Amino acid sequence: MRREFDAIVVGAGIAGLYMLHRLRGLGLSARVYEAGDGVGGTWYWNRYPGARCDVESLDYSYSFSPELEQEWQWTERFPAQPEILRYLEHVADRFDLRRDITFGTKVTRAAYDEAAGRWEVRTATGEEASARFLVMATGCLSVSKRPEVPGLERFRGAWYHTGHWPHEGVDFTGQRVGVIGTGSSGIQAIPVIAEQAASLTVFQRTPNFSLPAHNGPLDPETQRARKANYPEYRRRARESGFGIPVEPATASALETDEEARRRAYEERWRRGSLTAILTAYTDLLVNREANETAAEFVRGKIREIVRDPEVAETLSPRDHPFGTKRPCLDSGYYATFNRDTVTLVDLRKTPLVEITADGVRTTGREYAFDSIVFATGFDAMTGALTAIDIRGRGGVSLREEWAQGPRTYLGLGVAGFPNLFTVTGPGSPSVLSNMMVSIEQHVDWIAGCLAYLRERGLTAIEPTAEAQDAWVRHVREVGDLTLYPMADSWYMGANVPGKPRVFMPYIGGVSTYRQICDDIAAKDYTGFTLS
Ligand code: N01
Repeated sequence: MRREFDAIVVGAGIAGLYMLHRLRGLGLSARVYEAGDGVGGTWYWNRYPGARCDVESLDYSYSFSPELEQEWQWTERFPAQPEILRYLEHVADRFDLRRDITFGTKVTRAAYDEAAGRWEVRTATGEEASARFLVMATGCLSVSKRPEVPGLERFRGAWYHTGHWPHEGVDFTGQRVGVIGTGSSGIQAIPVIAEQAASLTVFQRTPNFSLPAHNGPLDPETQRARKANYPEYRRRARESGFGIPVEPATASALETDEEARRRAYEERWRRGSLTAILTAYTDLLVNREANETAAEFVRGKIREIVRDPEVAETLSPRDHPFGTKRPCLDSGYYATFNRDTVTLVDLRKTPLVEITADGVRTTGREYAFDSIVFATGFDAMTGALTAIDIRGRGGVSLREEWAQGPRTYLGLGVAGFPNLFTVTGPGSPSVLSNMMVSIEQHVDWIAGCLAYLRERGLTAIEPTAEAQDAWVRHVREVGDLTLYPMADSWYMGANVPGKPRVFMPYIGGVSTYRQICDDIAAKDYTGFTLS
């Protein structure tokens, strides 16, 4: 039986849950399809040891409900995965969202029926449904990737990917463990696994900059004060660059004398924040020499923490400017390499060759393991969208349209794909911001758009090819003003072999971007065709 709705939402993570709430508020019928057996998206799947958000709990929470904001009590400054998942489950229950969500159901195909003006959606379980509007709330980091080395099927031990961690957890006590990958996931998991394992071998291809989280219990007074002042605080978050209020930098790093600069970095290192050092000076993300002052400060910290100078050097990033790959926030990462039981393998010197029956072989030697952990990341930003066979006008495939890189208008819509919305899609600030702020902005914008269409008796909205071309150009031009394109990052698609090299997010800042989106809506959706 084919079911009919006003809107279908794909994904019941942070975006999908809020989208459903807003659709209901508009009196629209909606169905959410979710591949997992529960809500939470990223926080449902990523249960690896040490998984934690690198944005503070008081920032990484919904702002749409003052009651929710007040009643939920966070326990830690940086929330761990179980606490975030509990929060999202609470949201699902509190707003009675589950009854409109179909769990354990992956959407495999969505095709636009031009004559009917409706999206026809099919799932892996054989369900068929149709809706006028289709909202992709599929997440930016939801399709995991394994390293491109042969032999995994031969491995006799256990293996795991950080992005699909077993719900019952894994006890590594007494085991010989290998971890491949040193991005945010690896850097969080490594210190925790090292505490359990008999021995831990870390395979690093590219060192990352990591900053100490200084995590701890959330001070009750801080929480109370924030809650007393939430509306104003949220306003400042929306008007900031990254979705977290910070004092804007006023000075150039290069025009600041060395001692003052060192003091500023030192003070910011102690704060425990992803953005504190990056936002210290105006030129850190646009001038290589300025950036190098921050990069060298972090390298100095690595040398201070790690006792073996050779290991410290191997851990020191030199191939990309600081911040052009997402920096990591850790709890004891560098110090972990002082343990006798932990070994670092530099894959630049001895690349991976294969997975063997017993472990991992590099060009240097073979390492035997009981368990291998892949912390090798995701097909970011586009992976979850192109994994679904999405067909727009004339049967055109989104996957083929994006073969040379994603093309969107505002990261919200795609020319040729009427009534399709992408929450935090490529071409929007998304992953360069506090996702909560960007998700709420997109969901609110989409809800406003649907209300507008209904008020005027319209049924379809679609970006024009011209507006999309201009936006894609703008996103690229703004990206090119920065150092970001210099890194082989997942922002650039560089971590997935064969993926086009395009800087996918919009670096204009959440405040500027929100203004652009609001202006477009206020001008009757300039750049879109409405019918
Ligand atoms: O993935 P990554 P992640 N051979 O792509 C290596 C968010 N997040 O899951 O850099 C050998 O960053 C790869 O090496 P290289 C956050 O936005 C947030 O860690 O490509 N190695 C790299 O070291 C983050 O940025 C939080 O040379 C291979 C690692 O695997 C994003 O998710 C926590 C390889 C992958 O790092 C992704 O993070 C976790 C190969 N063939 C994640 N392929 C927090 O909130 C890949 N690698 C804290």
